[in-house]
Amino acid sequence: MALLFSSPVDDPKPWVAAFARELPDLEVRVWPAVGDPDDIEFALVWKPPLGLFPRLTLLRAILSLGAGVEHLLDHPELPPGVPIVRMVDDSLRVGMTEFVVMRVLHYHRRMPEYEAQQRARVWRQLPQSAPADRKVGILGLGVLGASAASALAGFGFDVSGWSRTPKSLPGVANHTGEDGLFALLERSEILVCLLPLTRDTLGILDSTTLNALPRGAYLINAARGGHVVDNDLLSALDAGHIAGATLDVFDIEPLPAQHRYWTHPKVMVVPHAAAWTLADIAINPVIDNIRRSRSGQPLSNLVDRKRGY
Ligand code: NDP
Ligand code: OXD
Repeated sequence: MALLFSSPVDDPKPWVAAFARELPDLEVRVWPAVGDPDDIEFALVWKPPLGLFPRLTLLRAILSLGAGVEHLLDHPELPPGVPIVRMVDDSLRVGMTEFVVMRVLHYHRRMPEYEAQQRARVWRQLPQSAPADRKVGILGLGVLGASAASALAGFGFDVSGWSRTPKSLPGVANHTGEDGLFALLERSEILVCLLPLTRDTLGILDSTTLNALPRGAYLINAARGGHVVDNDLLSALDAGHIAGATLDVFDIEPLPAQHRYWTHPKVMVVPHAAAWTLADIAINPVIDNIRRSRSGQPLSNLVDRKRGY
């Protein structure tokens, strides 16, 4: 029996080596070398191409190489009824936490203003607040949002998070529902988006929500480009309502060369690199689920197709 690996961005070599080391009885094939499609029990994929799923009629599970699964749920050939597992692993969790902490500290410690001063050769010390006086809001308190929120709370920031269901995280205030969203926005001097992209969260960062933030707030979007209405963010930046944005994800990736984000002085563009799925670490939850599937145990980190994440 075999696993089929397919990704336009992930190098298959470390995965093939990790499977050979950890689960030598599993044959790993790399798309498009499918061989006999009836051998394929598992598909480990990121943005699978058209033509892949229809050939795999005996799949036991689809394993996502990423935490976000809209690349599967929006796939026109997604087979119904096959369980989908999203990526939950320490490489993504730690990488995302580092990224969020790095950018929150950058804004909290007024680095954009010091960079502007340096360009003008200005030597001026700006007043600095303590982390306890800096209000940070996190949209999404799942695996990644909760980890980032807890790390920021550990620095002493005043952290609030928004989730669909109530959460109890030490040092992190929790909001739910639409009222809760606006309560969080109104206080967030730095807003971090770590939501999944679903029909409920598509375009959530539009002129209404961005204008609910305090004037001079910063935005860090490391979730999906579809969460942001680009023209609304650009207007809020140009009007000075939003002081700056770190954008790791975009509606169209790679970000088209003519897009205004590339040259906007208040925007930092990162090429979808906030967190990486590292094969040597992520192999553990993948193998655990393969073993579970083979022994008839329930899989972990299953996607709820109706909920969309
Ligand atoms: P999880 O599924 O663990 O967490 C999602 C969180 O969002 C949960 O807290 C969930 O609430 C909340 N949520 C979902 N829908 C709503 C809603 N309608 N209203 C309020 N809260 C909502 O996901 P992860 O933390 O693992 O990942 C989050 C996203 O990060 C991924 O979907 C992906 O898009 C992005 N990502 C980006 C990467 C990058 O490199 N830029 C890397 C990895 C992921 P509840 O807990 O109540 O269900
Ligand atoms: C993911 C991603 O969803 O890399 O894991 O964006």
